Amino acid sequence: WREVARGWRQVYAYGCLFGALAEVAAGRPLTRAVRLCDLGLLMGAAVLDNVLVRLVRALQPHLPRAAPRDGARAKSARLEPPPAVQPEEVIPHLHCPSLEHFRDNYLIPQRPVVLEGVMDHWPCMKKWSVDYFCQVAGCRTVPVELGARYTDEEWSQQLMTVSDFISQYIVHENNVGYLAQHQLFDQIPELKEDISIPDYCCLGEGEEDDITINAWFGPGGTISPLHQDPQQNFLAQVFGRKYIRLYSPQDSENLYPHESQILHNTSQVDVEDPDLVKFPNFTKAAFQSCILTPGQILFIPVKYWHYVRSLELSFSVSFWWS
Ligand SMILES: O=C(O)CCC(=O)C(=O)O
Repeated sequence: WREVARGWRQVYAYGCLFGALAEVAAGRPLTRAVRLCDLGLLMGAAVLDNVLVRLVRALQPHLPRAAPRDGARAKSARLEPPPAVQPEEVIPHLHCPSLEHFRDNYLIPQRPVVLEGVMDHWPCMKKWSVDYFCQVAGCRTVPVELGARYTDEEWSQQLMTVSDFISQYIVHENNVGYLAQHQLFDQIPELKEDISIPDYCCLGEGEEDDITINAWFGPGGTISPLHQDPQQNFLAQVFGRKYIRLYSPQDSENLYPHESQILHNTSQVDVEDPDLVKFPNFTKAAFQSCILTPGQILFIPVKYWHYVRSLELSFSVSFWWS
């Protein structure tokens, strides 16, 4: 998909636009038009000043709103408790440090830190719940990762509506499904009003528009294998808790990155159950860890290796910035 020229993706977006307009003109259920708009948004490229976002916004008020789930709560399967976090490995926690303090003590030396008090006022902290997503985004099509971890052979991705994702993978937890690393806030700008870009991002060199904001929504038990990314990251926890381990990029050779080009940023080691015969130097790598709880933001410096396991139903928002 990344190799498809922008021109072809624009052609695809036009096709979705005309298809959606034809559905509306024919008086067919609006959910079909919304699905076509979403396919254009997910796989096409913006055309006519992002007309697909504007078309969905116009259709949305006329769609049937999903009924609240009537108190139905996600049932968590029995999950492994997190390992105890030893005092010497704890990531430091700070309450609303000044920009200068954060820059001099964490950004410049590239040290991880958990920031508290920074997102307390974001509307998502009070508004977001499974019911809320059903109502606001139930009929929207999103990509869902299926399988315990993206390094597994049987792992795949599927497009489905938020309602179907919630009923199959959150309420019933048939298998592991994870709405992961998706730019949901570009697709549904209404949700973006519930979050803020952390002020600390202004210490970077890029413009605000260059910040990539991803949603990570899933049941307990999702695992993001140990990997590194090419940008600084603020991982903000809205609800649920996540067990997180970090390793410095200086330890890369003890972490056995995959040799293939596509997985070269991912370690072959299963962090919580390492095969020390195959990966003996893994024990030489020092790590830091934390349990990220709602309202906390973890600063993950660029190229820092991170492993993430959700301990229960969880929603996180990541901000990748340079
Ligand atoms: O929360 C997760 O599962 C992974 C988050 C992550 O890898 C990231 O923000 O870069």
